[in-house]
Amino acid sequence: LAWQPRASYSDITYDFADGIARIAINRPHKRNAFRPETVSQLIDAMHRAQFDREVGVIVLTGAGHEAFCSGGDQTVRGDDGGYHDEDGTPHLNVLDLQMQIRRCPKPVVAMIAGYAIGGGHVLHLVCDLSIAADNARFGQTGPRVGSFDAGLGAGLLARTIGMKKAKEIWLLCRQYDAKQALDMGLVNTVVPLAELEEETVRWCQDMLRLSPMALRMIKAGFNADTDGLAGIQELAGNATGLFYMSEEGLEGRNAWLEKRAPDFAKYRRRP
Ligand code: 2NE
Repeated sequence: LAWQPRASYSDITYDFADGIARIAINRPHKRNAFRPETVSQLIDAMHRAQFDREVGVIVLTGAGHEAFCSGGDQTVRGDDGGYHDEDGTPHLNVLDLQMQIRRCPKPVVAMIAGYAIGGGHVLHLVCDLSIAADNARFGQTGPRVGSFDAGLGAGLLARTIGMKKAKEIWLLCRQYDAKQALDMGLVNTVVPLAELEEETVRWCQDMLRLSPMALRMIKAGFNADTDGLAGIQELAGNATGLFYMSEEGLEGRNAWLEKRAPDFAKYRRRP
């Protein structure tokens, strides 16, 4: 595709082509580890892609072929419970990013070459689909480096690949190759590295031909139980949006604007 940059950041790139936004962590010298600034920029880019009417699908990836993402940048992890930004404020907000990916009404596809490790592994996990190159490697390192993601990193992993395997990944901190990941249902497909982007774009194009509203609703439906009331809220918000477009919903608004009693009698109660 003829990718065009649509925004400029220090830690990530943001490109667009043919209905697809491609967001890439651009810190290959650190295996695309994220620091607070990286996460802030990813949040901004996700917001941009969500609100860009030309974007139908979002691809999340890492620059280069060595890594998708190696998690939190350990060199800026302070002693005070956070990762330090350039001003010295401890925060990371990667959990906000995880939820943003889940709440995004557009499909988000992880395109993985090389390592998806630690918090980087959780990032691909929270994406809707994962397309892996044959050089991809997966794993959690938290218990080795004094960290853990006991939220989506644990629970969603268990829901994705099963409890025993999820516990194995966290409790042993081993690495798994692309074939193992495919076999355990951690990724959707594995392709030769040279074909990774072409294959990812093909999957995106398939989704771009489908109903955006149907994709939006089914994504919210898949996330609803895991996200609890907040997930139901997302699904319910989408339902409200659809109701607003119906004659019955518009009758309520119009009656209020016209200062008359609404006439809902003409709308059938469906069995
Ligand atoms: C990713 C991995 C397995 C790659 O190994 P390899 O051998 O290909 O590369 P190497 O030499 O380890 O790394 C290349 C450069 O990238 C830096 C390294 O320090 C090295 O820099 P130089 O020595 O050349 O200067 N680098 C790699 N990962 C980094 C990182 N996460 N932070 C800062 N610099 C990093 C191997 O590098 C590896 O195992 N990396 C560490 C993975 C890790 O433990 N990540 C943190 C997990 S905790 C987390 O992400 C997290 C969470 O659990 C909960 C909430 C939020 C975050």
